[in-house]
Amino acid sequence: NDIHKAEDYLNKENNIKLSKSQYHGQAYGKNLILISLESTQQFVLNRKINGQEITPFLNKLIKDSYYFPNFYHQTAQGKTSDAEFMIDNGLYPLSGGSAFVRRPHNDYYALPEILKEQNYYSAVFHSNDETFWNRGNMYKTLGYDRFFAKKDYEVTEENSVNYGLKDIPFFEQSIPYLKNLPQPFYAKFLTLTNHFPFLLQNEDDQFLNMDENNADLVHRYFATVRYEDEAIKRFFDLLKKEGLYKNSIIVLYGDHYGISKSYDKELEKVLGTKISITDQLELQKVPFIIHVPGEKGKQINSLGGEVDIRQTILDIMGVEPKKETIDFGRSLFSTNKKNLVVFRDGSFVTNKYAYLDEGCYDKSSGKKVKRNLCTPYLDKVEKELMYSDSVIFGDLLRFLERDGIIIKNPSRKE
Ligand code: GP9
Ligand code: MN
Repeated sequence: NDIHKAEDYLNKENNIKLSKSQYHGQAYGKNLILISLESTQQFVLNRKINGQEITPFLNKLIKDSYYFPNFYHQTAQGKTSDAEFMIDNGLYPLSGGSAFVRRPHNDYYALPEILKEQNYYSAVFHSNDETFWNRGNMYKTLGYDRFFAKKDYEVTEENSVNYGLKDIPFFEQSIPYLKNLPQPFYAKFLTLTNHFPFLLQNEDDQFLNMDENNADLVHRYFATVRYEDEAIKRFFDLLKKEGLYKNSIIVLYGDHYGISKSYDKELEKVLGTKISITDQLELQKVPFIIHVPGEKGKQINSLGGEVDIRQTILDIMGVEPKKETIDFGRSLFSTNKKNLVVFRDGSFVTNKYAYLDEGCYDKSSGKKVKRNLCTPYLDKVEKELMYSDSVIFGDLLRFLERDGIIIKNPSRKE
């Protein structure tokens, strides 16, 4: 019964069917390479520090890609894993903890499985331990064929920092594995170096000139973002060298913020302005870039967030799930726009308004406005989160299989 309530809601409000945009199928049959940019916020793009670009490679890449500037992260306590959870499932993260840890044995109908229906092989590359965020277990549940974790890499004191390999050796050591995957593949790469507390001491890893006044956390963040940008550049070079570039679509996203609110004072100095409540919201924007080799770049202004990534990818890849599913996302290529990004704490943003700390704000002026301008959305926001939670806590996707609504996939367990 509960699953039908969630379905009815999605049918009515969201349109459960995949929205087909004018870009539908443009990347049909290509390998999918997904790159999680650790802690990377959008404000570092096209920004200079001491006269130097922080993300020179990404700045160029954006011009040559589909770029979505009105894009927010929607993660909660599960951080990187929340972003992964949204992207693979089109469901919201949980309000506490991580679904990877709390619900690893549910029936999901995740991106690896949907792509498997099209004969895609799926693998994750991440040089942390496989137990972190319970990834080893959750990836099996989600349908990944292979997880290349720390034990698959040569990790030394020199080539690692914090949780694992530095991003440059990480991509370098991943290439031989990637080359040998059956094609087409879905390969997910989780970068790691740009992680709090942003420590990267080695001279060879410095690509920004800093002075002695630049020792604070915010400047360290810029230095590690710059390193990450260099790593992405080298990865693209390697993909080209190995002949993998042209037949792949490369999707990059920032998983969540890196500079938390407690560093607002330091950040204000760099930005040269006071950070208001709506500025703080703008700081929750993260990069979202879809690079399709051979296609011209275009800025796409749809308002969206991480829960929309799955539908957006399926749209451009021209893949339709064979079974019915529950998905709270919407293709950001579609002209049929949702115009709403829901955050896990019940706050939200539309094209015009932002609802933050229970106050309603006009986004463009940053001024507080009458609450009733936000109230029409409140009910929908509550329902989105409530139905998503009910699917996760009730393990409801298993019922979609069982009551014969859908075509049964014999490879799935009962
Ligand atoms: C660690 C990576 C980063 O494996 O997921 O941690 P997080 O950003 O989730 O704290
Ligand atoms: Mn993260």
